[in-house]
Amino acid sequence: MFTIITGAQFGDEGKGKIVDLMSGEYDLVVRFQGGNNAGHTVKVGEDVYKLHLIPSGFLLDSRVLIGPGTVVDPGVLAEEIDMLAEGGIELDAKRVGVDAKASVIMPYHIELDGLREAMRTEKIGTTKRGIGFAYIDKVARDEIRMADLTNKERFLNRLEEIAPSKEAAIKELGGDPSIVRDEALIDKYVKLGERFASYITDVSYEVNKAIDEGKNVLAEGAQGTHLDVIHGTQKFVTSSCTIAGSACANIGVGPTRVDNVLAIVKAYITRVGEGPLPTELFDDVGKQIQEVGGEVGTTTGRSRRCGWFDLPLLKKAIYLNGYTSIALTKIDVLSNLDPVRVCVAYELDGQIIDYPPEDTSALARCKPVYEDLPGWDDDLTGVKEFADLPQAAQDYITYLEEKMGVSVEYVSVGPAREQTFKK
Ligand code: 2SA
Ligand code: GDP
Ligand code: MG
Repeated sequence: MFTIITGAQFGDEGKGKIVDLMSGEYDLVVRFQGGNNAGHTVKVGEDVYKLHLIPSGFLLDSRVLIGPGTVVDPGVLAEEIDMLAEGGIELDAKRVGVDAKASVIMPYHIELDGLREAMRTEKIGTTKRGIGFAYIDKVARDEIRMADLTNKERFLNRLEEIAPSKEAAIKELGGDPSIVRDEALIDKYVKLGERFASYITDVSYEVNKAIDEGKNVLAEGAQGTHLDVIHGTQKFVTSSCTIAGSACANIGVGPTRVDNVLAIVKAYITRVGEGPLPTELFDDVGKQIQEVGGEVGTTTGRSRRCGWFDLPLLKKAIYLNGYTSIALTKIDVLSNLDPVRVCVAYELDGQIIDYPPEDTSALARCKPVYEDLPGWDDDLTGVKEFADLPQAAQDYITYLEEKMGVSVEYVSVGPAREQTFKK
């Protein structure tokens, strides 16, 4: 079985939690895009893991893979493995594989990301992890691949070839180019290369072979649908394809092998960084959702912007991903709000539309048209099954399900594994 999970909004829908929960049934869990801009939270008992690169299936028995379409900061990978080892979770090369073709995030990518963002008059609000500049190099064929990094001679030769253009780029943005040939940094990368040599693998081969053998594979998306570099709200997007089809292209597995595409959908909407968010709340309700939902960036610590559920954006996410079912998360956060509002359409330049305009600047002009539903005061965090939810919460979920036209398979009422039930 091959299942793809993606975030249906702007990321942080709770993918990490659902991937952890489901990983018990999966032999392989694979990250297919992005890098350590992601922040995926897994909570088990009192332990909270906030990981950026290691796929969220690390706690159970799955083998976790970092695919060829990702960008890998090897220092962050080492830190995560060391941090988990301190807690008794040993992620050796039997448990983790990194594709030979994954691109390495170099210090100059991080430098360029920061310099470019500082120069922008209209900021994107990147995580400054060097993601965009590592992808630029992949497309320009100027990347250093994981297979290069793990071979000292190849790595140093490749760096020598690339260094002049990187130094020029940093100089042009007013930065200090010495970071490109900094000996201590190069030495650190050489050592990281040695450390990860045994982790190098062919992810496409592993995934296809596992499917052939009747094993189960879970592809874990990072960020969210509307941050997709092609289909998202450009320019306020990340630099990778975040939608479900990207799992096939980036892992190297044919679309005919996909069995399920699960959407992770938050019961409201959040966005971190800049860009349009039509239902954004600037009042006390927004503040309440932000505080109760703990809506703070897992990687950067920035406050996430919060808004009511946005059906037009969700409809677009359904088209872009072809979801077969939905996990609806964070419904508990909406307690003590009355009414609970759902954006069913937009008003754009005097017209009512129920699907987002393709142009980002038009989306930024959209005003939400709401339907109001009754709220509930009950604490939902201890609820164990759908029938035990207060009627208004049941009605809210059923209402969304009908409007989305895709069935809600899981409902999540808190960060822990056991705070999840099948609808
Ligand atoms: P980048 O760094 O080039 O990928 O930034 C481009 C845009 O993509 C957004 N982005 C994210 N949005 C939501 N969650 C992400 N992960 C972290 C989290 C974010 C954080 O889990 O909270 O801690 O701030 C993520 N990663 C990238 C980013 O905000 C830019 O709008
Ligand atoms: P991801 O990027 O999609 O994996 O999401 P993040 O981990 O960045 O952010 C989701 C946050 O919400 C994390 O702190 C989770 O522990 C938490 N979370 C997940 N599901 C629920 C839920 O149903 N209710 C509440 N209250 N918190 C949740
Ligand atoms: Mg996140």
